[in-house]
Amino acid sequence: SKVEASKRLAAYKAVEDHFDPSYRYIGIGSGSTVVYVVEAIAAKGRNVTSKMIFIPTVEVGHTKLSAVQALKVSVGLQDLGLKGKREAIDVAFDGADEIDEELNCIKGGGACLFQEKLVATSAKKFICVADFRKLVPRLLTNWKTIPIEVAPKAAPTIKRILITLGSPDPVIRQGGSAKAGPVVTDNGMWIMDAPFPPLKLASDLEEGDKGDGTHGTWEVHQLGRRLKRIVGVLEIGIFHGRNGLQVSNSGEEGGGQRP
Ligand code: DER
Repeated sequence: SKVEASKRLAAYKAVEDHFDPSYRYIGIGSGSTVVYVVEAIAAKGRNVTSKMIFIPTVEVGHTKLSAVQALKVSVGLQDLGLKGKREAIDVAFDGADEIDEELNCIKGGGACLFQEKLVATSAKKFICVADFRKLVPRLLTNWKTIPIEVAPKAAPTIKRILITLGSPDPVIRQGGSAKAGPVVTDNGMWIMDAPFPPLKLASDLEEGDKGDGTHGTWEVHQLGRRLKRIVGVLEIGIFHGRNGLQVSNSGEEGGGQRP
């Protein structure tokens, strides 16, 4: 299909442009697009991949399996215990649910957003791979909700706070027909999907609108910081692009290439 061809094209281009045989640690995200990234890396041959350690963002799941199957190398453990202080993940590839013109992303459609952000912020370079459907002028144009990973005990309180912040109806993600009850993440948490109006960029704000939700609109980075502060939130599905002042765990303040 056109979408699958677009995912594959994006994945092969991302690997061509941002994968180097000298790299040692490679972060591998979750989702269907990243499977093509794994395929493109595997195509480099075992003489290249056998020297590498691939760090997945899912404990168990098709990405890990496809990484092992396609790359036939031991996949790095979930812990990012890299040996030396200077060592970090050389590059991390991952998908997204939506991307705006500042490269801010909505992520978490696959309920792995905590591990994905942990790997992304532990990488010197984070490459977001996405087909044409994902690029939008402002986040929450097509994808209507922000996935938030929350401690189950805090869910009722977090829901109330989200409503006061202007989210009409935050919903705990259910497991669908297969599994009754909420989706439980690899970290034993729940996912709350919080709808918000499209997220503004600073340049959009009208005179007097500070983008802090008081005028009914949120500027993307301000909402991100506000959501992170809510007690019981483990991680949020807003990945900050340029100007996001995202502290990169690989040591440099806001370093590395954001999504
Ligand atoms: O959960 C995520 O953020 C994933 O990256 C995901 O939603 C993207 O999935 P896709 O590549 O299957 O569209």
